[in-house]
Amino acid sequence: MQISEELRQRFARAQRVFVLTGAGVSAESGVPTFRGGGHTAVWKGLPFDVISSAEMLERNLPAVWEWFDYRRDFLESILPNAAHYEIAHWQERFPEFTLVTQNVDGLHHKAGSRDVIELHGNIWRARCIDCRSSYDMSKGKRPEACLECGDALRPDVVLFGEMLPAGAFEIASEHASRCDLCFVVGTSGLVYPAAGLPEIAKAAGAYVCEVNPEQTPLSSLCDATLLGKAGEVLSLFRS
Ligand code: BV8
Repeated sequence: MQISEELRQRFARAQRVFVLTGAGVSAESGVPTFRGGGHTAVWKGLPFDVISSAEMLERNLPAVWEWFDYRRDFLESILPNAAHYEIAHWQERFPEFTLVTQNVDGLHHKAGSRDVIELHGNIWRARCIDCRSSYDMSKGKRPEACLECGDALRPDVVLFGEMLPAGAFEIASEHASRCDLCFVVGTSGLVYPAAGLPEIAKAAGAYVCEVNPEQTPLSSLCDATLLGKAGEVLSLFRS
């Protein structure tokens, strides 16, 4: 895998860098992706975008908790990989750096990244369905019900058919619109509005570089596509 001289030059002199990550950046940590390799994640016969939907939350909250409790238990022993650490280093390297992730696994934080814009929430938090009180589950079990108002708790993630956290997409798109170098790492580019961010960066004149073992619907708008695994490819940028 060669990094072009142009990309090396742009990396060396970039002032405002924007990175969007998806499930692929956690693949080398052993976290299954949702798609890729021709398969789509299924839970008890339900495609993930059905069990992870607002409609399912309405219909069967315990089933939604079972799905997220299973994933959270799985993530207990999972560590960040070279891709997470490389991206964490970049926040010191560039005058302006923005990291936006679709992942709810918290591995960017675990690798030392700060100010991560978690577009789709975080699996280690629960929140009250009514008063929105938040509960940190990385420090132990969640209460049966909200300690403030007694209503039910739900995973603090964005489900399909739900709006993103207030302001998160607006801040992300604002940074995308003024970056000079945009990396798209480990995402199939199928879920919106997240997949619209590289389009915003491109339209604003940024150089867009994709890192993925496979071509994606975003590849056509990218100035460079590095076909490989994030952990291996991103390490090539380390001077
Ligand atoms: C919304 C949290 C407003 C929960 C998630 C426009 C067009 C079409 C549809 C829509 C549209 N606008 C809105 C929609 C509907 C929907 C949507 O996009 N549907 C898709 C399926 C077509 N969007 C929404 O519902 C969003 N909300 O729009 O609100 C609204 C409200 C009401 C009514 C209408 C509109 C909310 C979306 C967020 C849902 N929550 N996650 C959970 O985790 O369970 S999405 C979840 O799936 C992830 O967060 C992520 O976003 C997505 C999975 O995508 P990826 O991360 O890219 O992962 P994937 O497995 O697909 O791909 C992995 C890639 O990595 C592959 O390309 C593979 O090749 C690569 N890879 C593998 N190994 C490696 C690697 N890359 C690098 N290195 C490796 N080693």
